[in-house]
This record gives sequence, C-alpha cells and structure tokens, in this order.
Amino acid sequence: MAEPVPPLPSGADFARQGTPSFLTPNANFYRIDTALVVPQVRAEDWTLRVHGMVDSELSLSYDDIRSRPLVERRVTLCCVSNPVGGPYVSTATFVGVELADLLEEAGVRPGARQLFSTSADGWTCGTPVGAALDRERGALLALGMNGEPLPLEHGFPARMVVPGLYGYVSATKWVVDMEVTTWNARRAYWLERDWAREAPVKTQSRVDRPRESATVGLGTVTAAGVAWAQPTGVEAVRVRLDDGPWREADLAADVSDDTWRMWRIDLEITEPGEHRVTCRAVDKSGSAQTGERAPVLPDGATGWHTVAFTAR
Ligand SMILES: Nc1nc2c(c(=O)[nH]1)N[C@H]1C(S)=C(S)[C@@H](COP(=O)(O)O)O[C@H]1N2
Ligand SMILES: [Mo]
Repeated sequence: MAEPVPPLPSGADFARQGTPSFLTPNANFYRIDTALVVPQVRAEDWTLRVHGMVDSELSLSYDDIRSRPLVERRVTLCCVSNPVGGPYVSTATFVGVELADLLEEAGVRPGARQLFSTSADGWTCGTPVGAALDRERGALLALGMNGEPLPLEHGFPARMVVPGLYGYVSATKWVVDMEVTTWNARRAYWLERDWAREAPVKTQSRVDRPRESATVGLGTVTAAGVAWAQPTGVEAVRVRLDDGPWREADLAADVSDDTWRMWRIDLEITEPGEHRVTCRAVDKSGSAQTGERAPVLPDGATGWHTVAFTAR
C-alpha cells in the first residue's frame, strides 16, 4: 500500500464553469513522445539499471520496485512545447518510489551533475542531479497514475516524474537506464535539437472560458481557466476585460504547489461587439507571470493568454 495523498478537497476545480477537471483522466492526459509506435514493455522483462558516478550500481526488477515503500503525489506535468494558451498540461496522482531513495541507495558521487535517463525506445533525457535528489521537490519513479498502473502511452512499466521541470528534462517514460554523470559526458535527445539544458516550468495561466471566438449574451459572463507555477504554487490570478483594470479572480481550493490551480471571475459585459479577456498569474514567491512574449524554443513560452469573443 502506498502512503496516500490527502483526499482531493471539494472545489478543487471550476469544471462547471469550463475549466478542466482537477485530475485529468488518463485517457485525456496530454501525450508527447517521439516514438511512432508506443513501446510495449512487459513488467516481467523490465529492469532499471542505475549506474555511472555511484558507489554501487543497482539493477531493479518491477517486483523490486513494487515491494518498496510507495508514495502518492499529485503533480501537474507540462510540455516545454506548449504555446501560451495551449493544451499540453495535465494533472494526475502518481504513485511510485522516491527517486531520492534509489539514488541515495546507489550513492551519488561528488561531482555528479546530470541524471541521464534512457527509455526502452532509446529516447534520452538529462535531469539536474540536484533536482532528482531534492526531497522537498519529491521526484518519483512512478509506476501508476490515477489509481491504475501507468497506461502504455504514459510509460508502463515505469517513468520519471519531477515536479517543476518540463517533461523533456524530467519525465522519461518506459525508463530502463539511469546514468549518474556530468553535463559534458552525455547530451540528451532534445539538447541535440537546440532545446535548453535547464528547463524549469515557467508560470503560466490560460483562459478556458469563454472560448476563442465564442458568442455570449450581454450581462454577467463567467470567465474561468487554470494557472500553474509548480513547484512554487499559484498565489493569485488577475483578469482583465478589454483594456479595463486588472481584477482578482476567485481561486479554487489550494491542492498542492506542484499542481495547477483553477480560477474564475464574473465579468459584466454591457457593450455588444468584440471583447477580449486576458489572465496572468502570480506565484507564491510573489513573482508575476511575465507578459513578455517568448516562443516555446528553447525553454518554454511566456506571455499572457488572451481570448477574443463576441457579446450580443
Ligand atoms: N521515452 C520518452 N519519454 C518522454 C518523452 C518521449 O518522447 N519519449 N517525451 C517527454 C516529454 S517532451 C514530455 S512533455 C512528457 C510527456 O509525458 P506524457 O506523454 O505522459 O504526458 O514525457 C517526456 N518523456
Ligand atoms: Mo515536452
């Protein structure tokens, strides 16, 4: 049995107002992988090797992992290639073993900087060793997701999950090998293709309602959406109608600093015609989401999300 997360508080999302559900059902969880065909790895054939700059190499079977103390953790995962307002962000309750436990058991040697992981299909990923070892961050070698074994598409039998880092530097699916090394010794798949080595998640927020190009009636219109700033957490979301003043949105229950937070606000629309709604988040360290536009390459998009709609 896993050490469980507390039950999800009621009011963790504003799904009735148009946000996603707080937990993303596995079938709807976004997917990014380079594999054209999903690797089919049988649990009984799987082993994870931990080696490199360690005192003692580990070679672990699925049963070895499953019989260790398991923990549950709710994490919002997102992709560096997500454009402002985009869909590549989802949340699940993952279950697995603490990555720090495995690495400490192997004994990370001084001077190690990169945890270089490889999947069954040969994809590679470089994670800062410090992030993988940081117990407060709570990286997992995950076996399950939302109460089920990992679906094949999401990395069965095991994958990495590191809160606060974009997936391409942290979330290796079908992971079979972890080499503790330096940055110079190994270059991961997306690093070879001009993406950044360090890729912490950037604070973002999104308008889910009204939808782009929607038509709404005059009067009160409820806008709603999501914001994320893992691992710092979302403190506030501010919303603006057209060029009006920024107003504080209502936030859904605060579940975890590693997960997204839903927002909603009532807008009074008195003028028929075209309108715009824009949102921006503030994280719990007091840093505001920047409005400066940056493209997804090399380390994640920035800018505020604006949705245009019509009232009549
Ligand atoms: N083996 C493998 N793992 C991978 C990838 C991949 O292409 N192959 N893509 C990464 C990227 S870019 C992201 S954003 C996350 C997405 O995980 P998901 O598909 O479960 O949402 O997985 C990461 N792990
Ligand atoms: Mo990604």
